[in-house]
Amino acid sequence: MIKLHTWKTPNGRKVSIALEELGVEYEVLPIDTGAEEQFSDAFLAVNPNHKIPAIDEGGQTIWESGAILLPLGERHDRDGRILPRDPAKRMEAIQFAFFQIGGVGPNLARFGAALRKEGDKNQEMIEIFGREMNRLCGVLDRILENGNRDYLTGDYTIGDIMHFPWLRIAQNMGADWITSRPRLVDWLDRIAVRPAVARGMEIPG
Ligand SMILES: N[C@@H](CCC(=O)N[C@@H](CS)C(=O)NCC(=O)O)C(=O)O
Repeated sequence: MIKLHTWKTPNGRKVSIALEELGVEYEVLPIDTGAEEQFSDAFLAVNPNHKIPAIDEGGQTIWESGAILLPLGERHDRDGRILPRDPAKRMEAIQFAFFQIGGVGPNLARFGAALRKEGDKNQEMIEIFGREMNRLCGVLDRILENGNRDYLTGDYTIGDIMHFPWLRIAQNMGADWITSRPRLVDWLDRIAVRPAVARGMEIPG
């Protein structure tokens, strides 16, 4: 059975959502990052980069959320529920997964870190990362608008799953890069009502 090392954070929830969508059985191994459990020798043997999520499947360990979703799709998604079978659509889904890893993920993480601290320097960081988040949200909005799409590729894929847990937090915080864009709000709300997403967002319980 797949073992999922995870915590109550957006990167972990990408993987629990994907596993729930695929209906794959998995065991949850909580790593409390607030208690710094990611630095234990046992977890460093799983991921030397001391971050969740990581999975163990059939003796192979994989870390990095995007790298985890790809083999999950390859091994467990014969119907193309989240990783399309059509090669062109599949490539497009992978493109959006990488876009999240290189864009929304790091920028929103740094924006959040700057918000949690005080001081002039951090105000500057809030502005820098907030401006970039606004730009990235504008890109996502235009993709949905120009393709008249319900989801990033048209169909629901790993590209949407990668973005959802991060942008949902920003939406719930009232970030105007999202709340001022009704298409983005509708897209996130459409993803949120999926039962597998609701279940995945509660992992670990
Ligand atoms: N690029 C990594 C980022 C993973 C990551 O930043 N995980 C956070 C929780 S969302 C973490 O484990 N932080 C603990 C630490 O940095 O020590 C991925 O997508 O898996």
